[in-house]
Amino acid sequence: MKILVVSDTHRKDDNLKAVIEQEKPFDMLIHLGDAEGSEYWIPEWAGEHCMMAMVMGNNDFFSKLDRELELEIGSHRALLTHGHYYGVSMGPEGLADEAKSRGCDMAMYGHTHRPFLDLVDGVIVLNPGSLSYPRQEGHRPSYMVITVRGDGNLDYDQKYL
Ligand SMILES: [Mn+2]
Repeated sequence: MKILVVSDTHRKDDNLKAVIEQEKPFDMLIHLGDAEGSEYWIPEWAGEHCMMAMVMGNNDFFSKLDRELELEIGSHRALLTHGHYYGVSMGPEGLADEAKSRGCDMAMYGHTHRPFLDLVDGVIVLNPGSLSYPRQEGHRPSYMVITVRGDGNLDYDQKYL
């Protein structure tokens, strides 16, 4: 199973559309917030057979999306959140704590526009970065591909445009 993970597209969708075409076929698309209205179109771009998991960001004022989701991914249970409630701009520890307290061993977030992947206090924490307004050094638009292997383990591929 192949999962495309993106975040913080902020309605500037050219890179998102390019990545969707480049990575097809994939089975699920995860968007971690700040789609800013494009959440209505993204499922169409991804294709009708693609599973969707999208959450609200701090700029999604009128969104009908869920604030957060919890999802089984392979042998893991993941908390999907934009992350701004957990101080992610200061560090991933608060989010790791929250995930743990909910029985999740994985957490995905956005908001910082900086790619991240690390084991934090026993929790796999990741951020695909932003395809539209990257803020890490070098400012390359980024996203992540997760592959669920047959044994339930995951492979993580941080990618850049
Ligand atoms: Mn954002």
